Amino acid sequence: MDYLKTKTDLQQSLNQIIDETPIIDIHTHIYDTNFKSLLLWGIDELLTYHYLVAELFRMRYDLNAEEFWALSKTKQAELIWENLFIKNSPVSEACRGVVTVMSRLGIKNIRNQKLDDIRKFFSQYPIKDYINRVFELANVKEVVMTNDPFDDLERPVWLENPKIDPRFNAALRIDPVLMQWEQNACPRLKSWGYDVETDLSKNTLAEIRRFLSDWIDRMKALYMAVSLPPTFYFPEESTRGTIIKECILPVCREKQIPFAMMIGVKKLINPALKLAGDGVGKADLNAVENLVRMYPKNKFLVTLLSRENQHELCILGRKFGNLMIFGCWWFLNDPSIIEEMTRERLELLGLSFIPQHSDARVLDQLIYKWHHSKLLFKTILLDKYNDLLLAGWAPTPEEISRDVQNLFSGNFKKFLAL
Ligand code: HDL
Ligand code: ZN
Repeated sequence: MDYLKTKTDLQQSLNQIIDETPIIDIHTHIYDTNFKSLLLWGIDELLTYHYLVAELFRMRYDLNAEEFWALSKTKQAELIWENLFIKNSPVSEACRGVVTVMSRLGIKNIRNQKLDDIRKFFSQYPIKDYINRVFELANVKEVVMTNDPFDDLERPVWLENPKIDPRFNAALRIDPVLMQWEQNACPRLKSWGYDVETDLSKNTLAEIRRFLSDWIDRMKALYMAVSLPPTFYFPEESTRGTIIKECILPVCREKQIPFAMMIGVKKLINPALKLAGDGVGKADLNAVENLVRMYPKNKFLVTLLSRENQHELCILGRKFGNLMIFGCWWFLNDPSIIEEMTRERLELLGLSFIPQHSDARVLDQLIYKWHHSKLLFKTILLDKYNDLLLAGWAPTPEEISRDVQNLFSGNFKKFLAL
């Protein structure tokens, strides 16, 4: 047995393992080529990512949002490039990410490149080759998409029963069912042939279950997902509480798939910024505690948007094995917070969590979101294994490889198979 007995041995072995262990990215907003315009990639999409739009309006508070949205995508990208990269150093996580993508794709002397030349670089790739290149650079073997039957561009694709690239798994996203039942989901389901009314009669509840079941089967969805506000509570005498209890949870149990709750989004606190306009709020974790305790036969994937919720989520994770904690989501996907969250998760949960997802909206973001996180995991895990070494336990490279495989894909696969 070649035990790793020094920090230097640990570091060399760990760095190689982290670089070589393929990843299943369990929550993204990317699509395979069947979904045509929904698959976003290239420099203009990278620069107009809603994270950078929000940052542009800080640098240029004088900008009129309506006028900005009326600009072409290339003009929006040029404005962002000029204000967040040229006139100010791109130090934010989202800006640095764009630089990382270009560097790792092999673009040299980025800071002196003209955007049109960078565009030419990206245009050299046929999209299927580019998908392969991005997955290879990120060392991602599979992603889970966010698939929304209420999206008028996406639904028709699924109804054609497309042959999806096997690297792209589906997740059924059902926000309108829980967040806008009366005004949105109910009339849409009715138009699709489900015999539903706004009042939640037994028949309507049965038809909602049929709708969920049909789409899980159509998509071969690995899980059902929803994003919820910080005010979310359960149990609750409400439309949302009833549909969760009578529809979501029974169907997830029947299909043996997790229910993924992403909690803490304050939708459109600044509507003028559109996708960039959402805020964050601290959630009441009694809601999660009640769900995981009351429904031991259901599996719950949970990620929370508020940093202040993270420690109590770890404690819930210690008490309930049907709760799988995942990712450093959205406003938490920043080195200083990833560091804090991952350390406390390792200390409280050992290796029984999913440390990261990319949330990539633009295909190329897989490259930076995973490169940045893996750099942090190398530092954090080195400390943890070195702490173990100092305590008197020397791991082997095989054991570290096993651990990292579980963090990067095994924990997710095993949770799905539970
Ligand atoms: O609801 C979600 O899945 C969020 O991730 C939103 O899509 C958000 O706009 C986002 O992209 N965060 O990274
Ligand atoms: Zn997301």
